Amino acid sequence: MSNIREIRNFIDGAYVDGAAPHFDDIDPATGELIGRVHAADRAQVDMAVQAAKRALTGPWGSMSVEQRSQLLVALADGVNKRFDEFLAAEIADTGKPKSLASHIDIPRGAENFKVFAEMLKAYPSEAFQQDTPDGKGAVNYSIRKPRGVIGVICPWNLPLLLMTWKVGPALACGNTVVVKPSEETPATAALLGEVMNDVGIPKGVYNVVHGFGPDAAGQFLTEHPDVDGITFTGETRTGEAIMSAAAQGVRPVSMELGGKNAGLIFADCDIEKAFEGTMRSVFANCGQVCLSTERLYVERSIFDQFVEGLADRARKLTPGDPYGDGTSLGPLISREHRDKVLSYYDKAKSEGADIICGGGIPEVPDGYGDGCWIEPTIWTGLSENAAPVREEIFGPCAHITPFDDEEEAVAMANDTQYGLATAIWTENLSRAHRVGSAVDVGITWVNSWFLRDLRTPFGGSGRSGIGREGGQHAFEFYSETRNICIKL
Ligand code: NAD
Ligand code: 6OD
Repeated sequence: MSNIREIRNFIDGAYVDGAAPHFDDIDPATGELIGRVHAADRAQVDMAVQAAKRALTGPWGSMSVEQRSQLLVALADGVNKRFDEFLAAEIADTGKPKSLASHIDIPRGAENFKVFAEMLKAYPSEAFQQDTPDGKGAVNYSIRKPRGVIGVICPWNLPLLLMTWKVGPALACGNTVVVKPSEETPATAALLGEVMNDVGIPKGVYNVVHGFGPDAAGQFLTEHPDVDGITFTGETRTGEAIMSAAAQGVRPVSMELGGKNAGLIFADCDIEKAFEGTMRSVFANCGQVCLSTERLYVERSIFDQFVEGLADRARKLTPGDPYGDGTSLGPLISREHRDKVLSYYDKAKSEGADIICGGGIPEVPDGYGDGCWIEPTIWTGLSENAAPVREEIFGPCAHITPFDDEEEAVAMANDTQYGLATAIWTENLSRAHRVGSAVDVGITWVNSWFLRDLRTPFGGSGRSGIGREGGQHAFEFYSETRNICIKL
């Protein structure tokens, strides 16, 4: 029992035992119990919100932009100083390969503080000189105020990265936060509390409450009347529930939701680059990335070559020890999620898909048999109306359909209620721009995937979300612009 971690709530600068029943933290790579999570009850969520509310008017509220910016840089440095601890905590919660977590999750988790610290100092305000009938005129200028207490509800797929992606700009704008990490991945949000204290973030500015969503910490937080804004990343259906909660009190929401993203591979692409990028876009993080491509459309003249080439590469993905040099595929997050993904593998089979590779549970090294492993899977031959082609699966799988011309490719890519991301593979710049403008998504990558300049707008169209975060777009959500009009 000595290796079992106790993961506590972080409220008003201190770690607090949970008043609701504890729940288990499981390592999805091994299926082993690794932690006991202290869940917050409604009263503790209220304590966290009240601490955040008090902190708005304490030393945090009177800090200069320069001081806040320095603290955010210190936070990034603080995460980087404890890189290995964050890495170990994230790997234990998710089972993802070290090669991925050490290049993406933890560095980006830290960078999210730094980029908004820098942008904060350069953020302009607007001013207008106005004519008035008396000829003396008026001056209008805008000022920005923090929104207040922000509820931050997070998913499990990139836990630290997606949490600091919101906490970074929220703190930069002078808000305070109450974070509800996913029940699957509570560890790094809790660990970040230590860094907050170490670098001198005033108590109450950053709070963490653990627990589930409905009738638990998530819902208690989003329903709390003193939460002034809610930022959410997760499933579209959960987003709907959170929007209903936010309607009480007319609180603003930022919604980063699901996707069923398309990859369009044209015959004029650099095929090696297309293979490399598509392998990442389908299989990175075991397909558990909102931006993953689960629908591939390939120009007919290279269809067979592409399907076989991708399948050859997918068969070589190696599950196992997250710290192993040869490991290139992690597990799914939980047994429950694996059952969901396997149900789509079954549906694809029963609907008559050609299973080019995968379709089941792989052999794994000794010691990992109870983990949530699943085979990378590629299908062809399904109708565009089949459930595995229409619904978000969130697993290491994709269906590949041929197309004959650009118009048909765009029409198939757009035939979805989601609108998060597209990846286009072509060496023709005019086509890249034409197709990039025609697909109804928040982000289009041309000859790349998951490349992010954090100053750019990020978000989805349709059922993939509401609003944009990133750069100044995040500042627009996390602050309120007010106008002052001075009659001269
Ligand atoms: P989820 O919606 O199941 O859970 C996300 C969070 O919401 C968890 O912390 C959960 O406890 C909480 N929650 C659930 N019900 C709630 C309720 N009624 N009230 C308040 N909180 C509630 O999502 P997930 O399974 O953790 O993540 C996977 C999903 O997230 C996928 O659909 C994926 O596409 C999406 N996602 C989107 C983005 C994006 O940027 N658009 C990024 C990552 C993940
Ligand atoms: O890179 C990002 O900033 C971001 N928000 C990525 C989202 C990934 C979804 O799983």
